[in-house]
Amino acid sequence: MKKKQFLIILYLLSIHPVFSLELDNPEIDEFINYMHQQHGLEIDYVTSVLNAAEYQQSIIDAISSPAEFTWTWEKYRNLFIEGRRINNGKIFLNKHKAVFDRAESEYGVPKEVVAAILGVETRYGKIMGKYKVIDALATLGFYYPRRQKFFRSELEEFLLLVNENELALNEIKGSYAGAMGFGQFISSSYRNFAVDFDNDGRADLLNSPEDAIGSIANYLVKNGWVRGLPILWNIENNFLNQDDIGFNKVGTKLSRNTLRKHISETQNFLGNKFMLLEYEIDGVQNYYVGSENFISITTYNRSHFYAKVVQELATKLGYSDA
Ligand SMILES: [Ca+2]
Repeated sequence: MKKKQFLIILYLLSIHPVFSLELDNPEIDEFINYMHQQHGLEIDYVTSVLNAAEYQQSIIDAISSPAEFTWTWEKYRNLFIEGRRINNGKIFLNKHKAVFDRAESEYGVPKEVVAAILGVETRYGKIMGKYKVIDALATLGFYYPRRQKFFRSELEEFLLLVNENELALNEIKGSYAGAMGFGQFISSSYRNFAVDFDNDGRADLLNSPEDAIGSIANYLVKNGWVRGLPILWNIENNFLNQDDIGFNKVGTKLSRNTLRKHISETQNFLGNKFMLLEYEIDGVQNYYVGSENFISITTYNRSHFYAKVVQELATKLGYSDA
């Protein structure tokens, strides 16, 4: 039976197929050769790694409908801003207080912001993902054309990460998108931004909450976090008094109508020093200007829902923008 027909039948049966990658796929072959030529990994090694990887339909299904893009703000917010996550955040902050304080003073990122990211990503390390990272990256790198370039690059980074750090490749689990550990770093972020914050000689984001805390703070700083700057300003009441909120900093005066026109394209402001933001609660629009620190959080996850939820959870944990 041809693979396409096979896939269609499985789909019609509404089950979640899992099968080994087909190593005669020329793109996989090309990748194996690339890893050998570019990085000196043995052909046999890369082949055996990919041979053991499994295609998982549920990974494709999950990435096709991420909550950030299909949910309303209220639904998204309610998932994260709730009693248990807030209380556990306070407990986690208290348990690791010395480390959080050290990260805050070293990097200038408030401890509640780092804790909020940990809370949103993994409930402070409780849920770090059920998929084998190798399965996620191989599935998306070779069977998800829309973003295969990105995921193939992350697969490359993952193999390098595993080899550089002598990690047990087949034991590493993460999200459907291959994000790992306490802070759900993707492989390239792990290689670029992880720090050894408990000083045991290695940056271990899978097992060390201390390393995760330092690494998240380092990530934000390397991606534009400014010490002491608020994350966002509420502009509901003083919007017309634009000078107070710094629109002029980028030489632009915006009317409310202009703002309305732009709020659906907030990502376009990533190249500037602020983002204009709108969130609807109970049918009422709330407007904000996100600072460079807000933008820094969006580099962790490009959704402005995500960044706002981090800011709100941090506030519940004791952070203040004032
Ligand atoms: Ca360490």
